[in-house]
Amino acid sequence: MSDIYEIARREYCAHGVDTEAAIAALSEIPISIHCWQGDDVVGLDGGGAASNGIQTTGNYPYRASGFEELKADIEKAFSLMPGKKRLNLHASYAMLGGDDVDRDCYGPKHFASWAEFAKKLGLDGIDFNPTMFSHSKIKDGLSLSSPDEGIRAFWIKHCKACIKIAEYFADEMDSPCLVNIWIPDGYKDVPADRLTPRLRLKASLDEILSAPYDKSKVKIAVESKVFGIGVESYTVGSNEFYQNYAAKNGICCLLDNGHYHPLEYVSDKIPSLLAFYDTVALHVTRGVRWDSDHVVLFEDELKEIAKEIVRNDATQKVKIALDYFDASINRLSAWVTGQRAVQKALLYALLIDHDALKKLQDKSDFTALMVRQEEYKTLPLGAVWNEYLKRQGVKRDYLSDILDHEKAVAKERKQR
Ligand code: RNT
Ligand code: ZN
Repeated sequence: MSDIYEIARREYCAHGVDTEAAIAALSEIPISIHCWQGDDVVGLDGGGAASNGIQTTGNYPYRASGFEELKADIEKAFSLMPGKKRLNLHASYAMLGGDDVDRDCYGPKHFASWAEFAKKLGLDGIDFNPTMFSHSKIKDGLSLSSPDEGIRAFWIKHCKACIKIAEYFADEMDSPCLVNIWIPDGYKDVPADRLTPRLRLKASLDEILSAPYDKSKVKIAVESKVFGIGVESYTVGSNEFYQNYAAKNGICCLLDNGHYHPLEYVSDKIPSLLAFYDTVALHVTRGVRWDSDHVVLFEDELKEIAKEIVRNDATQKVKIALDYFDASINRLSAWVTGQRAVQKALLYALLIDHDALKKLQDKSDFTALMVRQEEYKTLPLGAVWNEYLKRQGVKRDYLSDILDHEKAVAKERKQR
């Protein structure tokens, strides 16, 4: 134990906080790490560059291409991340192994090598996502809400197949698998009909959920979005639509903090949903002016999100996942920087005496509440963070390892 940690421990103690308990709690909070930061959401099933509602910007070299390169990058990046990690996969990362099947016919065998890899890394579990973008069956920008019955049927079948794959992952990893449904559906300009596409989406979701699945193994979430590039005027899967759908159908909502108007805060939405749901799924991203999917940094709203998770005793109820993709910097660094930022924010939140602050609020002592909350901002978080990293067996400096890895792979990976 370093002297500096010992001083920090005493200082937090004077503020009613046990740093040892905070460190122990932090190591138990799983974060689901998105595989798609590694390859700019290209996937392994031949879809090519991300399209139909997803786009990445930047052309930093050495992007992972193919299963082996992606695995090598994941393994290196994960080794530099402290804490409990899950792997978040998209269906487009299927290993088809020569099978001539489309996404509606994917099965567990196409993901067996991922399960094997996750087990080898000792991960906490795998989460899964149907991939309803980067595919020719996204017709006129629509999937589950398409007026074309064949298109809808294809994507319904895809989602059902994904639930089966999720059950397989849950069994393999002995941990429930979160399946998150996000679709790009929407219109660029003022639509003539806002209701019917939503009724079609509702019917598609009903159909997907009609197939029996083990609810103890698979948790299904729906992710809303306020707008996207090319669908500025209307998105079918709006916040109100999904919140009502989830509430009525016993599934859960996924909140992506890039998917709301810039002055709406996911930190405020989390406790609203916790009042009604056992599970709240989260995509942590950083929107710069819009849903830009920048790398997550240790910023105020992230701290506020972490505080809501910690002080409401929801570290296991809120399923924390990362969702950003930056192609303009080293992708491993993007991964690790974002994951560490979330961990740091959780530690910050764990190092607050929330009960004392809640009491001040209930006594309407807003003067003391303000003063106390300000005090926490300059307590020696860094010293506790470094101690946590040490105990987790990861170095504070991750950049040099990443640059070594970059040098090692640069020879085989041409500029992409
Ligand atoms: C898109 C959504 C969605 C995707 C991933 C790749 O706006 O945030 O979650 O980013 O599924
Ligand atoms: Zn998202």
